[in-house]
Amino acid sequence: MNKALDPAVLQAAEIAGSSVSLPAMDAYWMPFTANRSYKKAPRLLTRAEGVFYWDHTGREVLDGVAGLWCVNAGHGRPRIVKAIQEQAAEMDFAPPFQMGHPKAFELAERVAALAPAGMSKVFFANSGSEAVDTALKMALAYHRARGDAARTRLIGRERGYHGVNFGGISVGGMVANRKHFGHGLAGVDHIRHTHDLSRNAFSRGQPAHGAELADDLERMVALHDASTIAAVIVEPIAGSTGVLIPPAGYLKRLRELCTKHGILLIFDEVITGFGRTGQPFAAQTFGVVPDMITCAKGITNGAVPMGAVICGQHVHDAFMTGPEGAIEFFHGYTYSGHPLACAAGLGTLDTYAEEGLLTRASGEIGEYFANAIHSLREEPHVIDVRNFGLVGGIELQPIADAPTKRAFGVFLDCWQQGLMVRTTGDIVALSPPLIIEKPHIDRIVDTLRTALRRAV
Ligand code: PXG
Repeated sequence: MNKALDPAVLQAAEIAGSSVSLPAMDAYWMPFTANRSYKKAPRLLTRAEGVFYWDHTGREVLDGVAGLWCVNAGHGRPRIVKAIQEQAAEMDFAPPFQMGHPKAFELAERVAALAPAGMSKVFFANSGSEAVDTALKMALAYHRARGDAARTRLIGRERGYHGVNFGGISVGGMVANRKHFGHGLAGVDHIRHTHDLSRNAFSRGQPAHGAELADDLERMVALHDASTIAAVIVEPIAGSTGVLIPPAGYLKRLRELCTKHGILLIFDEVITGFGRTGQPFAAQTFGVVPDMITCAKGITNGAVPMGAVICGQHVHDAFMTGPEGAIEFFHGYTYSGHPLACAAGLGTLDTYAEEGLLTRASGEIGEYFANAIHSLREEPHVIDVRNFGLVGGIELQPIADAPTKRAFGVFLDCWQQGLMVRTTGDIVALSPPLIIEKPHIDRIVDTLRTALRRAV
């Protein structure tokens, strides 16, 4: 690594220039973090507003990833802040089982109204991981309720990310997230991923090649028989594994095959939901209606944890056949539809609506973003640039025998320059808040250009 980017050197420089003392850092075991090296050179965020964070030294940092793909309306939005404050004062908690509170019903109506026609029921969870495991359980119980109880197999996709719970890692396709944790769910299989730089490098928007990869589902059917398969889950755009845009026609073909074989199709829209692709959901952007959508993150603008499963009326109705007094779905969380999350969700949807944010990515700003990031094409180490809506991926040639190091070096350099990006493998991911303006995009690209030119 470039000596100037050595974490210990950076920390020494930062602390020297700052009067802020660091908190004790021993007790906190940080998630998905290299704990030991982080604690030697911490990156602490202490304040946020609009498209900016400030760190503990008072330095401004442009947020190139909407926090972690979630703060779609930007930080510190007044309607959301006020909604949470008022709700906390009025009623902190209401039990969700055999009880309810008005804002849970209101938010469900509002979310369903944004979803594709016919996707009319909303089940609340507290994260994307919980939404995914809820959807998988719903799929199994749906078939059983219809007398088709042999449909127990779940099909994911290589390079999929569906959170970190056991269902999600089982259908997920990231080896590091799976290999440490035993066998996961039984009866899970995976179709091939769609990433193919040999045919699709430097595509703008949807890559031209690869619709036929959806036919991999036919291989699953030939192997396992359709009568044993409950559901297929895919991210319309895979985010965490490096911004993999679906080839033109791929999702439509997957939908056709699922319909043909009686298999439920689940779109995991934890990242693509709430405007990232230029429509409220990627299902609408790509013109493909799944049977269920999982979402989280942008539903509350990241301000209070929340996840949800949006289902087709037909999925819900299959459960509503027993005696009226019987519980239909034996599932739920203490904090399903938490009042603070619902209040944040309503404030968020108001903000999105007032500012036209859910379709902004499909307009001029999305075009500007595409042009800007594709201008990095000739920079050192860049082997692909890809984009859709306000999502971008810049793939770097890995350093031989040291995968991830080059991209992480770029991440650290950007951080030093006052830009927060996200890296996965040797891919730099961008997903700025949907309120981003052209000068911010210029700054993102200029910063990245500088970092790429001096990357090792
Ligand atoms: N599904 C998808 C498609 C996601 O992107 C989850 C489920 C899980 O959500 P929770 O709320 O349980 O974290 C996600 C989460 C990254 C990164 O590297 C992305 C996520 C989480 C952590 C890191 O970009 N997405």
